[in-house]
Amino acid sequence: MKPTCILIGAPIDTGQKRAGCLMGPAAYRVAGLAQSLVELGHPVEDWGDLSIPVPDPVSSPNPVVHHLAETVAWTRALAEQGRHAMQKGFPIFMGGDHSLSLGSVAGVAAHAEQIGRPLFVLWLDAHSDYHTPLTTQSGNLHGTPVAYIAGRPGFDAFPPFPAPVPTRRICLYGIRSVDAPEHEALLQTDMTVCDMRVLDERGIVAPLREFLDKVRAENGLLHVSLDVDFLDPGIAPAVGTTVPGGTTFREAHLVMEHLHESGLVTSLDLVELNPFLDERGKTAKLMVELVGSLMGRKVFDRPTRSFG
Ligand code: B3U
Ligand code: MN
Ligand code: MN
Repeated sequence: MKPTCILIGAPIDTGQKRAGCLMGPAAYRVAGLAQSLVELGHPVEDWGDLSIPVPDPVSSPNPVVHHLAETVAWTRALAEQGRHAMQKGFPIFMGGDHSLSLGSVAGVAAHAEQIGRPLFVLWLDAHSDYHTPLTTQSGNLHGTPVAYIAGRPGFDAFPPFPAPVPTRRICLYGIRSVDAPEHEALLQTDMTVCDMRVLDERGIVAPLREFLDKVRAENGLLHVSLDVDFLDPGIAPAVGTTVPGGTTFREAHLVMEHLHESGLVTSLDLVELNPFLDERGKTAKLMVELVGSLMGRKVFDRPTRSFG
């Protein structure tokens, strides 16, 4: 029985300064996300869009941080909904900017702890998102979720992260824009960092296989966080933070196909889509296609496929 896909809309665009990501959930629905999953044989439940109460103002010791109170409120709402969704099926969090993952992964981590399985996180992104609210220079909290997930200090305004994920269980994949303080902090960890240099030299599949083998060996749950800027801006223009040299159409599908074949993925974020910057829905449609590959669509089905 295929897992039930649970769509959770999170119309957030306060994690950065460009308006528009809040239209993301609507764009995924218009691009036919639910229908494409149904065609692949998945039961689908659309739980609609989340909203947050008007938050009380909070101040940050770092004056550049903006929308802290809203982000904390989103984090609480998403963590609760995410935990609930993990008990029922396979949550797909439709963003919204990447600050969404502060909450989605918190919910997933709470569930993993409850059932006693280790959580692994695959971060498909141009950026490392390893700032804390104290180190960020832009003040954009979409640049912080990996640090929160890993249990870095500096998130005092947020609910404590349930069961922080040891860095050896986190893999950054496709990164090509890392700020100096993030770089320095990452070097102190054993996180698996597959930057574009690694992927260019070794290919898009080999390092992914290694990480998936680790997840399998420990019977882990795997959360995948897909930032639109993982993709090359030529194929995915609808993002506020374009970074040249992203993954190609074929590489991105290949990653998704391998993730599907691994059978390990248990939750997914779709983040940073800004439909206001899209070209006739091109990026939204591509993201929906990639989810299709992750959830089982094949170019040409064979009973077995082994390339050794
Ligand atoms: N590291 C920079 C840039 C950035 C992070 N995530 C995105 N951009 N999308 C920052 O603002 O923290
Ligand atoms: Mn990101
Ligand atoms: Mn990014």
